[in-house]
Amino acid sequence: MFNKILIANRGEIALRIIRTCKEMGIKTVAVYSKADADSLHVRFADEAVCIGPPPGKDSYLKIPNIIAAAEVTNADAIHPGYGFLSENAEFSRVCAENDIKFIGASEEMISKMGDKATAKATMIAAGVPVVPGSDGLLESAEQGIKMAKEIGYPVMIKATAGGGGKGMRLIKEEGEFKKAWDSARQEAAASFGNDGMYMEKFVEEPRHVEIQIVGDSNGKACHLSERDCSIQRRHQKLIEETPSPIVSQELREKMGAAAIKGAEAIKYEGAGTVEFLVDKNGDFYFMEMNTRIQVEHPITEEVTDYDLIKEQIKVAAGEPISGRNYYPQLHSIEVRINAEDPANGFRPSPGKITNLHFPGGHGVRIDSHVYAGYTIPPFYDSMIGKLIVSAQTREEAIIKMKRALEETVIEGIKTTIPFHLKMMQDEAFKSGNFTTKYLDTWDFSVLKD
Ligand code: MV4
Repeated sequence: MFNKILIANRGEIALRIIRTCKEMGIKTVAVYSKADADSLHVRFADEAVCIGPPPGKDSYLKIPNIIAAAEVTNADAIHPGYGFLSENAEFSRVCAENDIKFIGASEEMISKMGDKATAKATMIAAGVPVVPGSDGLLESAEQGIKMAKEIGYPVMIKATAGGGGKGMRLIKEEGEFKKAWDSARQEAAASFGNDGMYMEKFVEEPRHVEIQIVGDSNGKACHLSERDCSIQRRHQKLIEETPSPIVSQELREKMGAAAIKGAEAIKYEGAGTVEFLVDKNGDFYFMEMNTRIQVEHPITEEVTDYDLIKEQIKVAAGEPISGRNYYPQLHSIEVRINAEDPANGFRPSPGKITNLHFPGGHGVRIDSHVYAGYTIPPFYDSMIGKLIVSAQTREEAIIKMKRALEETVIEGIKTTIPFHLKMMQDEAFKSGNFTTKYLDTWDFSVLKD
């Protein structure tokens, strides 16, 4: 087992990783930017190293500084959390070259899954269902137009280096093709330095359902059932839950088996998420694979009683997985508490938290790094915490979430709490019958006071 882990991240996820390390008897090193000197991850780690000025690109993304921090503190492993360097192939390689275990995917795996057309081809070869579309990249707009005729409109073109909606266009008829093609390629070139595009049939009104998997160094993988992340705004997830209201035990077994098939085909090691779209008929299609721990991992932990960070560390140290799959024993919901004003276009609201009270009680979990008097810096993402509740049924979980949100006090800044409170009383949300487009037409003006 590792002696000392450096956490190459900040905020709630850095704290989350430190907590499990403490329980495992592993020493921890925090790294922090000048803006984060007063952060709890710095306080709770055994050691802390300042790695640069506030901007992420000068600190949490600066590979040489992080490697140097690991060298001087004698850390034998690095946990990257999510975001920042968690899916950076170069960082994974540099860790390996310096004999530091990267608690995440290999350089090769990150590259393969990071290129979405390659990831899709890999999953087709493994027998995982995918959305019908182009076989690899499109060579030209003309080829794309010809193919769209065969597939039938509407189609989507997607940047192979994309994900999360960037460089993606919905095309409803041939007349729109050329313009969409040019703008998507331009956006992809500017964002990723890669303008490769592929095509898919458009799946109307889907649900976003993802399967949590863990693979070990023996090439075995297991799944921990699904998370439903259909409540999103502009590709930002706001609410996640498990089990999914639209997934039957039969579908869960099928999607779980497909995710394992994909993971074992590539000898995937570590925790990963296989994202699917599920259509009205309950047919599911592979979208992307994330080779990191995800923000929403706690709901899976709560319903399966499985510490995902602990298992990431164990498989990185070469230990085998248990060999069984895990199914939800409860219903869990997570809401993301962001320092944003939901009544005004989710405008960021950094600043000082003047007064704070977090909720408690049975089935309530808070993953957060903030405290009364803490100032949220403007340099990073705006998530200041996650509220996770668990109960026997979805109905009880929604009631518990409403109660916990009502108990929460965060003063001095705007947060997404008023939105979540409304959602817990929203008829469509309560019915469980909604799609990824639900928030496109939701009336946020009801949040104005
Ligand atoms: C799609 C789709 C419909 N059909 N692909 C959005 C981000 C990326 N992960 C994939 N995305 C989509 N791909 C086909 N063939 C609809 C979306 C999509 C979406 C997916 C999941 C959650 C929210 C979404 C919001 C808009 C579009």
